Amino acid sequence: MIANWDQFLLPYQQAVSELKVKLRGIRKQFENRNERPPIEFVTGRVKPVASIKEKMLRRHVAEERLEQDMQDIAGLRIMCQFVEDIYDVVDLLRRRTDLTILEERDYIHNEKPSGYRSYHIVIEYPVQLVSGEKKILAEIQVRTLAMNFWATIEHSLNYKYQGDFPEELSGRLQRAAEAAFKLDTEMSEIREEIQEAQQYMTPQHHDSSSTGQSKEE
Ligand code: 0O2
Ligand code: 0O2
Repeated sequence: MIANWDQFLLPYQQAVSELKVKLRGIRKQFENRNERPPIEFVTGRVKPVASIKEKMLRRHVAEERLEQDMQDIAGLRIMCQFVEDIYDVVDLLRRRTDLTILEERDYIHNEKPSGYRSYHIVIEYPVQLVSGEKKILAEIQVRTLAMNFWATIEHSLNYKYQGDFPEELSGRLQRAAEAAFKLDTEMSEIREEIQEAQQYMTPQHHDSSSTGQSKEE
């Protein structure tokens, strides 16, 4: 039995905090070089204890196997403007020496039956504790703003219906997911023009609140 969840989750909290700083740092570095960053914003969370317990039951994960078998206790999300940016971000992550990629799942080209799209990466990340180094697992989800819009809404509906959607609703959600992907594809096709326009947007003319940049601070 995990008697003290706060203590168990402490290294995960530290990992999420450190990774948020590091991933947000990628954006800052691009900005400093006056280059368009492939990252729009980054969020992160430690899975709430109730959700961990629920997933342990659903996936038959024994408590002794929790650290190895539940990969998303520490979760990071990277939001991008374009689908191409996702693959650039994945390449940047592959080159890092402060984390090890264990698994990659491309739900963009292999979307889930629900319509869900994102690129998932499972990493091993070393956290420095007073007792020494501890390697923990974390999941990084990389997605476009449109994919994030869809997933956020579908997630809240899922909460309401406990995954048991009426047929008509799941059909609508699948069609909405396709429409979101069509939007991404259209945006990719005019990407060069958009990027050129964004270069004209000097920092003082750039309204950070409209792009989710406030999440960066
Ligand atoms: P809910 O109800 O779960 O959505 P900051 O002050 O910006 O450093 P902050 O305010 O702690 O950090 O939050 P951040 O990093 O901006 O975003 C946290 C929110 O992002 C969480 O919302 C999660 O919904 C979401 N999130 C980010 N990454 C993941 C992930 O990998 N998996 C999941 N499931 N969610 C993620 P809340 O506040 O926990 O509320
Ligand atoms: P949370 O914190 O509520 O987001 P499984 O967990 O069984 O689905 P697995 O193999 O553990 O599958 O990992 P997978 O499928 O690579 O990633 C699971 C996570 O991806 C989910 O976390 C969601 O964050 C996201 N996800 C996967 N499918 C969907 C979907 O259809 N809709 C939405 N909105 N998100 C999805 P959790 O565990 O649900 O936790």
